[in-house]
Amino acid sequence: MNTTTAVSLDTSVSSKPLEVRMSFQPKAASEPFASPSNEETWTLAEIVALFNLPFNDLMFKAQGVHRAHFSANEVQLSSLLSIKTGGCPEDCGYCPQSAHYDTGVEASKLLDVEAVKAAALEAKKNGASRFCMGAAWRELNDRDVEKVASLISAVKAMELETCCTLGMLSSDQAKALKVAGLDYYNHNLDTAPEIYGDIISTRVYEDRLRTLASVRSAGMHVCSGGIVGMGETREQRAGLVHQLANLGPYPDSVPINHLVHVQGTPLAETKPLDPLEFVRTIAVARITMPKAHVRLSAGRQEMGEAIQAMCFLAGANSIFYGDKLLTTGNPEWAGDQALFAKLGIQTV
Ligand code: SAM
Ligand code: DTB
Ligand code: SF4
Repeated sequence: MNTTTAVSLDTSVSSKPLEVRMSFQPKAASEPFASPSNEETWTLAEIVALFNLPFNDLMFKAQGVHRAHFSANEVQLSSLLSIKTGGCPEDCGYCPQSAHYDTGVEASKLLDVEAVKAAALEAKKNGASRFCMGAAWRELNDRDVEKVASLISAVKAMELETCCTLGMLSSDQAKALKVAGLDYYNHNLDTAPEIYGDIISTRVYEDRLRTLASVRSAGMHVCSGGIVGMGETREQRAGLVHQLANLGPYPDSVPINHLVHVQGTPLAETKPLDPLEFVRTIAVARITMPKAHVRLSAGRQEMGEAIQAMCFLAGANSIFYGDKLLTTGNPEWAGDQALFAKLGIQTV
């Protein structure tokens, strides 16, 4: 569990670089989605200033923060399985699984326990330490809680950490999943609040925040991040990090996804993001959430080894590992193993 540092002028207990802290005065939270504690650990201006640093300075700072909190050459491996694919009623403009778009993804039923155990076993054999089960649901339905709980218990019994991403959860549902053995719940804020409505119309930002609060109060680890490369500005990328860093406490795990352009989705033709801007986002996430695992998530297949290596240098210390994300491709197990050998990275 994180212990985030509240705004303080004592730099010895702060994760902030001294010059960033000195050039911006801490101010009271004023944004509509301020942290529940009503204390901003990072202002938006400070986060924008990090993004605007010369690239080498940003990377140097991010490496410094990374080494202060983590083993320098270690990456955590999480494997993903889609336990319920497609046919989702939400209209997320990036998502191949939305029923609103014709993407060629077929809707299927919830997988049974044997299929899930087989995938978890393969992930474990390949070295994954966490197994994440995703469902194309707007929210978890009460009638599915027992079935999902049995999947979680089965994976937990295989001595893997467990993670689920099933859409919105109530507090009672979160408690039930925790009792079943769920360690992490993934629920992304996805983008900055001011552009959220341009990307998704079927739910609002507060819905996401409410679910994160339910997860936290049930005693589970929070996994929350977002997607970059959806046509947002640098300030809006900073806005996403600002929300995450000020969640009070910030998430334990922060997946940073690069948009996977999927034909049929409204965002399919979005102008590609400069890869160095993606690396900057990883670095800023590392600096502002120093004890979180920052996960280099979707988009690795399109990135190439050099950009991935820069992301690890910027402080990414977790990946989705396995040849499929939920419906789109991811590097092969062997390819990732070869990359880690080349970089001298140990996996956990
Ligand atoms: N339905 C649940 C939800 O939305 O929370 C769980 C599954 S949903 C597919 C999990 C996450 O996948 C989304 O929040 C989004 O961040 C990510 N995602 C979906 N499509 C993506 C894409 N084309 N590129 C990058 N990330 C994507
Ligand atoms: C997350 O932040 N990224 C993963 C996981 N959490 C569930 C999902 C990425 C999905 C990419 C598109 C797809 O494969 O369908
Ligand atoms: Fe549904 Fe999740 Fe995809 Fe949105 S991101 S359409 S909620 S599966």
